[in-house]
Amino acid sequence: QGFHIAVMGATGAVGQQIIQTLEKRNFPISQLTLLSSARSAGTKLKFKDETITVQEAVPESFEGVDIALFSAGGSISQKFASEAVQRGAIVVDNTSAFRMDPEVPLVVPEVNEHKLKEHKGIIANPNCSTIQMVAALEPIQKAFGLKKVIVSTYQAVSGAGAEAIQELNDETNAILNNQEYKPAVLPVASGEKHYQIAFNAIPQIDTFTDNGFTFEEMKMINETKKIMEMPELKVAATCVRLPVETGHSESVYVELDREDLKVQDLWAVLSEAPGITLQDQPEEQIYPMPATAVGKDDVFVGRVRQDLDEKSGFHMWIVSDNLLKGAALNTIQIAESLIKLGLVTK
Ligand code: 11C
Repeated sequence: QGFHIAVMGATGAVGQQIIQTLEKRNFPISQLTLLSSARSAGTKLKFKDETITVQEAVPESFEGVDIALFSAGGSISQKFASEAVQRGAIVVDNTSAFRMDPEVPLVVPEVNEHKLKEHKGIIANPNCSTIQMVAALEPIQKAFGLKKVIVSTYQAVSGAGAEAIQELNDETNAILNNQEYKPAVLPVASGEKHYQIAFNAIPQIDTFTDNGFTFEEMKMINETKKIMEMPELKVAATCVRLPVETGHSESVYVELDREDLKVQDLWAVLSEAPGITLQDQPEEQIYPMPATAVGKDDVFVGRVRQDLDEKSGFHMWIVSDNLLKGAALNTIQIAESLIKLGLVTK
């Protein structure tokens, strides 16, 4: 007894995590269809005791599918999501293709699960760096009111896919062995210039928009307002790529509606919040880091400090596994919420 699930982009960095997370969470599956481009079709992947051959996606691949989890890039979603919906599937899309479409709910279940009820076939999974930030900000907003957010990110290369992980590893080895290495993937694979990521920090994720912010920064700004249903919220972002394989970190400054709060008030709220683990004992040097967050489901928050000048201002450090809560896990939690709310028909 279960649902027919399709994973589009099954061989990618997120696709692989989706398959593992479906298994780990014992998601109710009657049939699992793994799909990819022609290039990766034929790959054999393990799911529980089965070996499943990845098939090339065609519109007919979605016949009989109840939920299709898409993670194969925006153009693939544009091409196939409506084909899947026409055939009766609900699409949970992990790309930016439909996120800002007013008809498409953009969901982090801990924040706005209720929006799923408005879906018209497609549900968007937010950008990884947005998900972990809003998961931590929502309980603070609910308790104290939020006016302004300024975030700087320290993002892992796995956000840019399996080829970026390979580039970091190959480049690190080459530099340590005094060998030449010509970067070809980061900061943007399709871009004209590529820069060294090993032993470096690149202040560019995705391409630049006309206003000087990158698309990654604009995703954080626009998606945060949409998910938190706060169009008036002031948000600014600077997104930076680091030579970390997995686990995005964020330094977040917030201004709240109240001036009478202490760090302990934020701790109290964060320690009760769903999906959040508070790791904040500076005297013991306990704080979140990518190396300790990788492989874990939660969003980790620490280094909570009151601003020294602005009474309503607080600083914090937010870390999560960008492939799990930032992508695969949130996608699957959306699917679980759809089932819980009775929104999936077999
Ligand atoms: C990164 N956040 O770390 C990006 C990856 O819109 O889903 C996720 C891109 C997206 O490079």
